[in-house]
Amino acid sequence: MMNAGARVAAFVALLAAVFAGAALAGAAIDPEGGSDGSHGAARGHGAAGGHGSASGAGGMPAGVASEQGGYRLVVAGTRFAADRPAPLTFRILDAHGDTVRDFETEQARRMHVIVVRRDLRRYQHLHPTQGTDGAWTTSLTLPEAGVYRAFADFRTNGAQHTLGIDLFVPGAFTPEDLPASSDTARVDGYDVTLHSQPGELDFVVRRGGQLVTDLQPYLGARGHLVALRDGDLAYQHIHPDAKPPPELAFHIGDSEPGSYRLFLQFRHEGRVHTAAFTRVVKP
Ligand SMILES: [Cu+2]
Repeated sequence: MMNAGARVAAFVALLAAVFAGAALAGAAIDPEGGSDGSHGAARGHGAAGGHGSASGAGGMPAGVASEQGGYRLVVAGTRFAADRPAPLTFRILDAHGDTVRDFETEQARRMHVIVVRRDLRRYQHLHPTQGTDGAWTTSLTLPEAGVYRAFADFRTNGAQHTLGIDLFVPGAFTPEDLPASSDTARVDGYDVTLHSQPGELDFVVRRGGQLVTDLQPYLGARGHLVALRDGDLAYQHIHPDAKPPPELAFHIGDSEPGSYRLFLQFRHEGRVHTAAFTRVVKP
């Protein structure tokens, strides 16, 4: 039989073991591990700390779960009528179920929402506004029937997170095939060329055969690249390296084998354009 002092000592030892275990578990499941909050050229939303990689250090890629890293995405309504604007309202909850109100500005906004149909068509990049209750709202028009994925891309408490949730538009839906792999894309009169290098994707924008050398900053960067993996829509958002124009170079790191749809957004003469590419990474 233990005396009181021994019992206290045993209890303290037990507590220490429990806390050590919890700390280890926390480290193991924290996909941000080591994220230092810097947002240098090669680091994008989720591009750092293994978070943005299709197979991050934490194991689970970004965007495939509605709950990850201690935060949860809750949407007020997931049903939309085709081609009719309706509010998309959501909250980010913390581990206690409380609504998160404090977000850090990331690429000129405190919350980024990417919406795409699950066949990787109908890409949208939206910026909701936050109400006094902490909920975020944006008007959303989902053009056609199908299942869509909405990603909330945000930074809070020094770490980047991307949570995803499905939205539904009833009606007849025929999924479109992923376009064939291509290193050129044409959008709004611009021709965009992709040069794939190990760990890096370089883009060049031309119009009428002429290099476009005066791209304008869009949300604090000369370009935004979102890569979505076909099949699970694993999410990666990258900003360009600090290479001089006209090159737009994105450090994407190692990619798991698979097919990806790349959405490159750039701004020129006051307008934002989205060029999309299919990229196949062979085993
Ligand atoms: Cu954004």
